[in-house]
Amino acid sequence: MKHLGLTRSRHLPDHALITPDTFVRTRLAEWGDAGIVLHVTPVIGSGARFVQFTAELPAGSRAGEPLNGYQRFVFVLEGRVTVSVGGETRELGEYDYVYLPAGTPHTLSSAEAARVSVFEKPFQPAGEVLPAVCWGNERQQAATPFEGDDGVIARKLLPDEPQFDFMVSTMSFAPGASLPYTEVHYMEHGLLMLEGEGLYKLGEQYYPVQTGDVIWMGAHCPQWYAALGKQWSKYLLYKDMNRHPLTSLG
Ligand code: UGY
Ligand code: MN
Repeated sequence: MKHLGLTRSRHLPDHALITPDTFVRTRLAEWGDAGIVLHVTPVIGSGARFVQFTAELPAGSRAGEPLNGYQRFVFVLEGRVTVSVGGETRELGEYDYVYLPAGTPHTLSSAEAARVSVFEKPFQPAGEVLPAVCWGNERQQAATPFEGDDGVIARKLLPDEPQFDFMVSTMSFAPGASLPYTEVHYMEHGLLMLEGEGLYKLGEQYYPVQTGDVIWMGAHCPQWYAALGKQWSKYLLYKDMNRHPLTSLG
């Protein structure tokens, strides 16, 4: 696809498809010598209210908390990382994840090369209860048929509670299975294709997508997905939730 500048990547006001052939690395102060691919940022399309990036950690690297105190969700794609927070240290492997509330000092280090997917968002408080640190493995989370379809499985990676202002989940699809209808909603998505391939409808377009692709869906972007190929497909999905839309206007 790189021949003559061809790519499946697309960048529109309400959505973007970003394929690995177009990834460009940078550094971020708090990530030391890790290569950072910033996929979704406030300057994408008409603007995102969160950040999604991949951090490629070389052996022996060490990262600290976000400089501006944002909430952080880290999902291990490859290799092993060590996370220390509040006096606790855990080794995370493939499909393990950790949620770190805003303003939580922590470190993330890797003895070997590793790759992690990260979402960060400014916290919007609501009520007295604050979100706590959460650990888990995607494969151990409850599998729920989406809207009653056994071919579409949703797994929530964070507690479904109002103190959280976003959710990260995975959606898995049997070959030929699809979302039941085109969704249109205020909430934004950041998506990483973890496994398999399919067809994503974004706005008026249908895009072939595969493992490694990233998608941003802005507020109200029409969206639908159907799985193709011979194996189940699965994507990691960020979604803001539980807050009145007017509270995000500064
Ligand atoms: O619940 C959701 O918003 C989810 N089904 N959206 C999606 O997969 N694009
Ligand atoms: Mn959706």
